[in-house]
Amino acid sequence: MTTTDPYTYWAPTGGHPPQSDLLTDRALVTEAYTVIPRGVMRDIVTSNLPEWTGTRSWVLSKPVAGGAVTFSQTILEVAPGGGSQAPEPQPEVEGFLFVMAGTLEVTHEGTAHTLTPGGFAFLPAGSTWSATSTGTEAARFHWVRKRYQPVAGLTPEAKFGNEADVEPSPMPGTDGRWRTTRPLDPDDLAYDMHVNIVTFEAGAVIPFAETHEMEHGLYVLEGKAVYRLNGDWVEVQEGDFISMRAFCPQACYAGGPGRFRYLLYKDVNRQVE
Ligand code: UGY
Ligand code: MN
Repeated sequence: MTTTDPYTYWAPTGGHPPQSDLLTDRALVTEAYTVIPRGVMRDIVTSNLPEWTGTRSWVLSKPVAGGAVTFSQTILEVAPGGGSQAPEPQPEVEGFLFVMAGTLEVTHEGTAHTLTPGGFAFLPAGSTWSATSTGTEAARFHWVRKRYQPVAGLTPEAKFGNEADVEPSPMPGTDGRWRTTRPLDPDDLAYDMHVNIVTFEAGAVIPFAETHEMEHGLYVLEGKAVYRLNGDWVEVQEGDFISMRAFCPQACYAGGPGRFRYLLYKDVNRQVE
């Protein structure tokens, strides 16, 4: 059984943490995974990006020397009228945008696409695009970036849409209580990354510790859960971010009372470089 309540998208608003805020005290960095709780996404840890105006950002994941993952994931907050004419400084890097608040107009190869909450864009490496915050409130969105691994004869297509218009796939045997929305065609081998939206109804579970070669960036859009990460069980809630290196064992149970939903990056379809 699934609910029909509208989806919500928790986005950080910054500000300074109250000195008593225990939410900021749940950050974890281990060899296998990192947890950045939403309480960390405050004014004192923002970054400015030279390619963007009216913008500040929280970098949640990036490849670091000796580090666990190879992708970058950043939340951008772009004030009305702000944006970038040439956001991506590296032509070999592809990007995926997912909007949580506000309105972002993305112009790709001359065509404009308006993204509102739930909206996404896949921007192939080397393509020409720009982005402007066109609403009355700041646009707040994820930007996942990865160095594209080309394969002769395969070219990934740009893709724009909203999760509300993509039919989710139920996990067999769960009565739809665990389902995955896949903006990019999972059978198209031109893509070497996916960003999916995973939804659990209250009490639904991943019943075994998935252990796989794909890395993950996982941002909780809605709800609460207990997440199994390597040998630990970690409580998470909307706004928290987890990155998992390849082979980090992972499972979860959704704590309720509402749905538990997250945005999930994974690298796919390629051998090691
Ligand atoms: O697609 C996945 O790897 C997904 N089932 N993993 C996860 O939700 N942690
Ligand atoms: Mn997984």
